[in-house]
Amino acid sequence: MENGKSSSDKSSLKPIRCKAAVSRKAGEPLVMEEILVAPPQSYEVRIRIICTALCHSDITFWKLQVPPACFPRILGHEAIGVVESVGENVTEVVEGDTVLPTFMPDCGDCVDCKSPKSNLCSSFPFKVSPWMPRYENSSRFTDLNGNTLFHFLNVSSFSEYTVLDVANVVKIDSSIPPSRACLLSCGVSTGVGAAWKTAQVEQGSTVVIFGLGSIGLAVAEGARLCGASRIIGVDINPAKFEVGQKFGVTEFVNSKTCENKPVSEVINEMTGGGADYCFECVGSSSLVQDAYACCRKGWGKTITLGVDRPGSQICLNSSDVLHNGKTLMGSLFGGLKAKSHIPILLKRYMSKELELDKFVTHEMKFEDINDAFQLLLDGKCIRCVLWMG
Ligand code: CXF
Ligand code: ZN
Repeated sequence: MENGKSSSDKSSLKPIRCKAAVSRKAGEPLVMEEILVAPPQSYEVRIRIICTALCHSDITFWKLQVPPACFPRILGHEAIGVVESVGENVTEVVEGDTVLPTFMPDCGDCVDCKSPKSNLCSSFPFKVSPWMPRYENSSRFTDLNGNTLFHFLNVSSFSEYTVLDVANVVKIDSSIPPSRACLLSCGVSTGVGAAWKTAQVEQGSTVVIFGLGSIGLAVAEGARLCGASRIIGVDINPAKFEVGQKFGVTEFVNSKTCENKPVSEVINEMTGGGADYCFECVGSSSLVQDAYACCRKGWGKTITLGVDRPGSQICLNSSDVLHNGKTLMGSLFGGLKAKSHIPILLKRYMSKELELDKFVTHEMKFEDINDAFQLLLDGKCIRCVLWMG
């Protein structure tokens, strides 16, 4: 690997040649290749990835054959790194800083970033784009034949080096173990944030989580931290209950064996009229309907986190909506503002309240990324952390 930087003069920054796992075709093994990573442009940062974890969205976009899928692409969006160089106009971080990349931008300047009520930046509206966010049709990656490689979720961490907009990096304390801190770059933040910020779960409340995959388990961890007294996990796999218990799940409903009753009826009976908060963590519109049907009239909130097929619709009965006064909310990145809320979660990890260790079921070398994909596909891991170098 060549370091492309010769001085602090930004114009002298050079492309870096390094290894990346390139997704060349939907569903096919990633190809470990040498690529070129261009220098950061104005308001951009080039970072060296320390470690990256696999999130289910990487699998979703690796398998997907229709837009917004595109190939060849460098996937990966849950990671931690060190700033290698910065472009013009970057004042927030300097070379050597430890940073978490985040797929959700936080420009700090637009009306939404300035409001405590939203995390949806309007300077860089969230989309699953193949390009850098600030410049049209612009990639920082090329393969050794000179062909463009596409970006993913503003991060593309399955590469030894990547380039991010400064709106997508959060400076963090370098003493935090990287294999734990990186989880806050996507999955754990998404689940914990959904309970803490989107739903604002209160002490003593009853929470239902549809789907006990890694995001559902992170919601359970968030609900536990918020003091929920009942955390009901719903899944079709009974083995998930034992796992769920480690994350604070107190009761389990197997939606496959509900004595011929709809799962919402079972939950309504268990909770005496519906839960305070229901979280849909699978990405199925029919499960969103189930979740909505078993949150309590008046104050019940249903929060959707799961990623459904592109274009899928949620169908709700309009008089149910009118008569029951329930809330249905979407939650991207758990409603968190990356730059202000991630440092709070990291502090809670350091003070042993937020338990991150139990999410890391596997650690491997970056080179073994295809084995890690297989583990996730087989449902054998919660988080697999891949170490570079
Ligand atoms: C997802 C949420 C929906 C769009 C892609 C990213 N979050 C994290 O993996
Ligand atoms: Zn993710």
